[in-house]
Amino acid sequence: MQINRRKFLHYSALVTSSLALGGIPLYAYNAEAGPGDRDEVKRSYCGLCHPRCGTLLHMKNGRVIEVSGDPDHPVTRGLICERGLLMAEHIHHPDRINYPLKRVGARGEGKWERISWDQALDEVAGKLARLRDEFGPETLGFTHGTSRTHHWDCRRFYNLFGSPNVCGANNICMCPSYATEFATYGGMARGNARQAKCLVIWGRASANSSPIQAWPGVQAASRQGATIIVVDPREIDEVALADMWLQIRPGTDLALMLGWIRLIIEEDLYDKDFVENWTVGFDELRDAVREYTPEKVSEITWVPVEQITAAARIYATSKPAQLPYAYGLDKQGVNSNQCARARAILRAITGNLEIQGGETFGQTPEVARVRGEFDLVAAEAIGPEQRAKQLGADTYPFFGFPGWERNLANNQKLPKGQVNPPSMYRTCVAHARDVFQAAITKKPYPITAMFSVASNPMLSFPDPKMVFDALSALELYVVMEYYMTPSAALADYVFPSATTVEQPELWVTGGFCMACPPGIEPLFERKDTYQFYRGLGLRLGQEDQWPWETLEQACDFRLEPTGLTFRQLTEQYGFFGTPEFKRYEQSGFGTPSGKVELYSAIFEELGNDPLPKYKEPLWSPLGDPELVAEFPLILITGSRFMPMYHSEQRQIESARKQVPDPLVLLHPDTAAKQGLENDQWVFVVSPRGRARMRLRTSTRIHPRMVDAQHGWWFPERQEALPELFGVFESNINMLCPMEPEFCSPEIGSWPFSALMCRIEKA
Ligand SMILES: Nc1nc2c(c(=O)[nH]1)N[C@H]1C(S)=C(S)[C@@H](COP(=O)(O)OP(=O)(O)OC[C@H]3O[C@@H](n4cnc5c(=O)[nH]c(N)nc54)[C@H](O)[C@@H]3O)O[C@H]1N2
Ligand SMILES: Nc1nc2c(c(=O)[nH]1)N[C@H]1C(S)=C(S)[C@@H](COP(=O)(O)OP(=O)(O)OC[C@H]3O[C@@H](n4cnc5c(=O)[nH]c(N)nc54)[C@H](O)[C@@H]3O)O[C@H]1N2
Ligand code: SF4
Ligand SMILES: [Mo]
Repeated sequence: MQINRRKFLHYSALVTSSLALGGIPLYAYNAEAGPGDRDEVKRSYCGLCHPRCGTLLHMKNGRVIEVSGDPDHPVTRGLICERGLLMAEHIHHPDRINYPLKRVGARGEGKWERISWDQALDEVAGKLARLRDEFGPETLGFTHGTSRTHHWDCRRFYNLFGSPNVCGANNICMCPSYATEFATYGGMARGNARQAKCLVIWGRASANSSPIQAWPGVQAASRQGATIIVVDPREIDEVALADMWLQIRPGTDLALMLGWIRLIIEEDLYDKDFVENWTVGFDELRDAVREYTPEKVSEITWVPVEQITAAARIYATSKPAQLPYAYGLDKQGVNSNQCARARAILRAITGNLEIQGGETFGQTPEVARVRGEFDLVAAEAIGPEQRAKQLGADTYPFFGFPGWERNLANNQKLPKGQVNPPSMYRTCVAHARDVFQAAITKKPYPITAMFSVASNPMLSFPDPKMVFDALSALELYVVMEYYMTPSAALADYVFPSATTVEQPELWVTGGFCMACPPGIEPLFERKDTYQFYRGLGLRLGQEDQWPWETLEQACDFRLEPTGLTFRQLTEQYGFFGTPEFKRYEQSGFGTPSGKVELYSAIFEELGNDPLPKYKEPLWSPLGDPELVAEFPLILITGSRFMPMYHSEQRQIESARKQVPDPLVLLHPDTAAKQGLENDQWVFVVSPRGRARMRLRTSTRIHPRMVDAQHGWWFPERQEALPELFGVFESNINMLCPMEPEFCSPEIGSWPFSALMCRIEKA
């Protein structure tokens, strides 16, 4: 069958008409086969975002001409999304970096020389060794993005090298929740939406952010009659499936959660058996939430009292109910970790933890046999002296070594394999602000070198000017990339990265382990990240530490306890485990008390509030009246839209045809009051800076709120400074602050939502 172009065009038309939400509703796309004139089909996978969907590569004369979903893949069953369809364009894109590059002009001048891998690795290793001798290994920083590469190879290299200064998106993405749930009940809990009777979609818009992994589950739950509650400032696609939509004021979710907890306790709707036997701190919790009456919560959140109470009652009385992880809560700065705490508490007191259809730790005995991050990162190689130098860990010990070590110690009390140990990648990181500042000010010690692999810090962190100053101040900046980005353009060396379809991967979740086969050999001189770290490691005194010559051999090592090789597993795609429930009845929870810590001992020990308490964000419509007069609108940034992934796909022609310009969403009444019209160029302005964007008017957003896309730069513009691909023009992070008073006190989560702005004509 030909890829169904008519279907695709139909969807594209729909897509354009619904740009109103600043995003694109996504339709899982099932193409059984590619074009008729292919001469070969190869099985592979997509890694353009998280779920590693199974794909078929349709080949002609050695080129991938089309990609379709692999109908035999046991997890994704032939589904791929619109972005996955762009893979062929991405593999062969003329802008791809195919050889190591060395800067020859001034930094950011856009002048490069092609060199060999050996020369590039020799030179980088040589410079690093000199900097290490002069300043100590902690002088090497790292920025990471969201999970696209293996990550364990990176952390292994850093641990062996002796630097604790790996930093990145993890302070704001998923990991605040992950670490907090470890402290609360010893693991991160997730559910299968298909089994829920009630689904609370609280700050997540999976139709656009997770079209293949989460969205089909939401649709299935809806078809099966689950009650769906949406808590979101925007009328997202999910609202069409929902029984109730709470249009909350951004940043106030914690108050609403505490209101729910109060009501659930007051009305005796909690699971008494579970609370009595398996939690600590219930009385303290009851006291702590007493002030959050429905009336007070309504005032804070702008959600009507009747909705607050009705939604809480439905959630507490429909078992099994799920309250899944959502980035809309992680990205709100000050309250983000305590939101994660309150969500964990809600799951626990309603008895929805570790039951079928509720939220479980998911690790199955079968999958636990596969060697994971903990077995690979050589954590013991970095000793107490270097651990103590981690930047930011004095302010945010919970997210550095001290918190990780505590979560790990509690995890190790459980039978081996019951819950995976807390990931270093996710919960043991330096704070990006401190790392950038140490590059600029050289205090408390100088960061002189940095790597960015699979991350584009000029677009992903707040305050791109600070990021620019930091990267510009480095003596050595090394990037591994697909394309020349605004960050890569500031590097001394850029290494060419293999596409996912050019490298093997083991995709392991608690419930399954899939072997993802490379469909093609790496083109040109692209390599996987393992070759990069190993190549450096071998040159930096780590000769005994990289025994596997290739990534595939490392995968074999990981699979050894299962008795299978990577190739063998590929033939059967992978394997599944059998979930178990209520394992705490035998072993307790992996926490200091062995119970769910409604009152968190780890938070308390590390100087954080052991019970959640709502804080009004510093910039707020209820705050400083002068600020509100100047910046009257509440700003949300970065709501996901297809087909883009963060700052990516801006050079992919078919993606840019769909979304050519940066968009900002505003209610038509608010626009009319200011004499603004749909489609015109505007500036979104905050006390920190501005971004030029195209206005979309829509009633799907509250009249006092603004929703601006993130990740915008323009590959079609000049690379050389001062242009730097227009990175300072429409980059919404120009508006976002990162100082401590805007961040969560537990781990320093900075805000990408719940900010204040105004809109001006451009
Ligand atoms: N304003 C605002 N900012 C945000 C957010 C928001 O909501 N609002 N969201 C934040 C979140 S949740 C996250 S996770 C971060 C994401 O931050 P990043 O992960 O840094 O974002 P990307 O733009 O995807 O940058 C990844 C870069 O790595 C390259 N790349 C992709 N895959 C690979 C690979 O396999 N190997 C190598 N070597 N390179 C690869 C891509 O070309 C791209 O340039 O952004 C954060 N920034
Ligand atoms: N297309 C696409 N998909 C992606 C990505 C991408 O860049 N593009 N990035 C991936 C990554 S790294 C991540 S982390 C996930 C995130 O995916 P999601 O968890 O879906 O997160 P977002 O789309 O950032 O925001 C979700 C919702 O939060 C709402 N929101 C914003 N502020 C608040 C608030 O204060 N309270 C509440 N209740 N809601 C709020 C927004 O209106 C939005 O509808 O997406 C992943 N998927
Ligand atoms: S959801 Fe789309 S982009 Fe993500 S891995 Fe699957 S096909 Fe690729
Ligand atoms: Mo993320």
